[in-house]
Amino acid sequence: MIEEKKITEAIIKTYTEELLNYIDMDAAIAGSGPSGMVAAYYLAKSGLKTAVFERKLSIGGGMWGGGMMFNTIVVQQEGKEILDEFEIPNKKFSEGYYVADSVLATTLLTSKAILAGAKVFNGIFVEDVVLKEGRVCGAVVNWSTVEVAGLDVDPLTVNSKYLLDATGHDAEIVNILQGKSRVKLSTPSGKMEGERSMWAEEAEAFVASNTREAFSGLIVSGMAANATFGGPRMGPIFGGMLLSGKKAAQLIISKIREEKYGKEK
Ligand code: 48H
Repeated sequence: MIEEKKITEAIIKTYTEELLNYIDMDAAIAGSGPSGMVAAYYLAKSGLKTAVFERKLSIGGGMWGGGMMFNTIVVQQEGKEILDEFEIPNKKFSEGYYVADSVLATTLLTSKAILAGAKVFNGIFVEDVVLKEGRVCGAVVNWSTVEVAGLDVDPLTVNSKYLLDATGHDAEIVNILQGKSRVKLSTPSGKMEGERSMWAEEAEAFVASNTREAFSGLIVSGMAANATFGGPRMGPIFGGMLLSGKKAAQLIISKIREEKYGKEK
């Protein structure tokens, strides 16, 4: 016998328990593009309580479409270790360039991050940050449907030791923080620098060195890092996004360890 009531009860109870479990966590990630999902994987793998909030229903951000919807991604030599870590089948196209199926890459990043212990809440967007005593210490979240319908519904909040802005080109979280609270960011001008036009090699190097804290408690990764710190775009080469996700995770892991056990000698 199948009871409709049981199905409803199973969904509401399970989801509510999950959501309640994540009102306090180590790392909250806004955005489930490649940098966000790689970060989620390494954070969860290290034992940190990690959740990803994604505005859309689909996970993966801009990676599904490869380049101009030719659903292939290119990853340079440096990023190949991450393709291999996620067991994403890839082949050498020419010296230093690897190609992979973007659909398989996206789904494997997603499934491996979830299996490593990260929780994904899709259909929920981050609309603000919790800012106390000069530090970001949580995310303000709401259903994406509320946003789409233009409803006047107050959000809820989740606490997180660190918040990762992995929202892509718009760097939404940094923009919100700067726009509302006029804080000084750790950028050259103290403000959002903005993304620059295409230069793949420069952009890939830039994202590696600018995946960092933009404000106390707020880390940026992927295209959000380039938009925040003023780097160029790189087009459909994804090594930088993958490596940025890993770097963001390592940064958060070491900061949390440092806060717990003190600086390593
Ligand atoms: C919750 C949100 C919010 C919000 C947005 O754009 P993404 O794929 O992010 P990255 O930085 O990991 O990867 C960028 C890459 O896909 C790309 O665009 C490249 C390499 N471009 C180069 C070029 O030259 O164009 O994903 C961001 C995700 C999306 O799924 C959004 O829906 C989501 O973040 N998002 N989720 N709360 N406020 N804002």
